Amino acid sequence: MSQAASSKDLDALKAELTAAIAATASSAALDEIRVSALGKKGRITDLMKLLSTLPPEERKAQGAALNVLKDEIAAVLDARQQILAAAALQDRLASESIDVTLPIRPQGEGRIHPTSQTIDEVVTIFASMGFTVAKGPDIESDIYNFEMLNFPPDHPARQMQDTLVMPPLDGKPMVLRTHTSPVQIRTMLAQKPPIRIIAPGRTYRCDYDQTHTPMFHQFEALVIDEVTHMGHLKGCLLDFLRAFFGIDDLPIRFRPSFFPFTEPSAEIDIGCSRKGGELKLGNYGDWLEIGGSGMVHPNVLKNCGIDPEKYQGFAFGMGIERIAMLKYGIPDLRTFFESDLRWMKHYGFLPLDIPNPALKG
Ligand code: 2NL
Repeated sequence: MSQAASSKDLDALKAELTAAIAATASSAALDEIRVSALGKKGRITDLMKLLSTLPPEERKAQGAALNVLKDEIAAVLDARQQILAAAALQDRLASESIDVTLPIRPQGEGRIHPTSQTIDEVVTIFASMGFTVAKGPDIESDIYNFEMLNFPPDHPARQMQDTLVMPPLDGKPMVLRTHTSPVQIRTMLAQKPPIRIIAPGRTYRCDYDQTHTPMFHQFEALVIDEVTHMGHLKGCLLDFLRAFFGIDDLPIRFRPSFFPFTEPSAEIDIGCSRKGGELKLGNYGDWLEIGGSGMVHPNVLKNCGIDPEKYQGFAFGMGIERIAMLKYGIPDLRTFFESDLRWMKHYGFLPLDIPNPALKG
């Protein structure tokens, strides 16, 4: 027969455990004490296991005393756990806080490039009309850049003097894409109509003067559905151009044109005035070319596995830098690519001051 622990023994154990608990600095240390006291082989648990070996007259009093001790220690452990958790939270709040009164770094010199700004604006407007953005590689196969777009083999754009040619890949002729149309080809090959996408991105041509750089940006829009017609094309262009330039009565005009990949094709003009040698956009009677458009050629649809008897659609394209120059009064295209910080300071945009056409009025 074992002997019951005296109430003095129990008081001493309680004092020892309480002091150890009060001295813990972490949840892990606290857990160790919890296990050493109340765990399967804990000191209080061990004492409870001895109960069955006590004479019946001692068993009841000892059991009650141990239960009280167990509950008291559990309560002290829980209280300490709450204090440690609150302290840990305070530490995190203090170490992760941000001093919003510090000056911005590096002294607010950075600007958003007008090309990036303009792409953001174009994407925002088309997103509001239900378009999604499509992307593709800058280095394209001759097939996606020309062949699938119904360019005849002898078309002048396919000659070396206009196109930057890359080394062949797996025996396939490769080029730097001369337009973003191959992105639309990839989309039509991968998706079933209805299709409504815009493809903004870099394009490359072998040309350099005040209005041409070897790399520039353009965006193209593509809509394919069963009943899409030229009225939709003109309405879409009118909504986009009025929103982009922020001119509510900006007129547009179609002029007959030719592209291998559209039929019929049309140049897009917007209203302007050139009075006094100053170019002003608006309803002033004069016209300025802004891009090209048309109904997607049946051969292009066929090349992409889309039945031209069931589906038709429109496409158009514009130069990003060209519309940026007109909107923001930037006179020379070449300056977009010179990385001149003074130019960026003048024409660039502050990150927190982005004029977003979708948030206008
Ligand atoms: C311009 C003219 C245009 C397109 C681009 C297109 C794409 C496919 C099929 C049919 Cl996959 N058309 N794109 C159509 C007409 C004009 O761009 O002046 N761009 C700067």
